[in-house]
Amino acid sequence: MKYLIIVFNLLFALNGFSQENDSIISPKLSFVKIKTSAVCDMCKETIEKAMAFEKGVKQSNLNVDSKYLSVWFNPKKTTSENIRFSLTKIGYDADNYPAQNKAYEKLNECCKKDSHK
Ligand SMILES: [Cu+2]
Repeated sequence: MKYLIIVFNLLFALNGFSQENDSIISPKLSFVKIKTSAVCDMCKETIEKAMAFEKGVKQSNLNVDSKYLSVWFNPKKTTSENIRFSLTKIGYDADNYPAQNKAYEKLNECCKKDSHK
């Protein structure tokens, strides 16, 4: 039990770092806006679908023009860092975190950021 508390505190301390961009709406609801590398409507579908399955995420909306993903989540169940990491795992950049290569390579051609340059 003691060990669990230590681990929990450690995680909390680490998270404290990255919560500067989170807006707290209520104890169980936070909001964060994440800059992604999404380029089209298919990206929007892919990302929003992934977010629907993401633990702790209540709702998400990607603005394709601005590339910003708005996410409403339960801060007791997840963190904005987890959400950013999940985005990189499906092939998209998330703020300062680059997309994971393997996932990026699997994206549809039209969804690759480099194909639009
Ligand atoms: Cu796309």
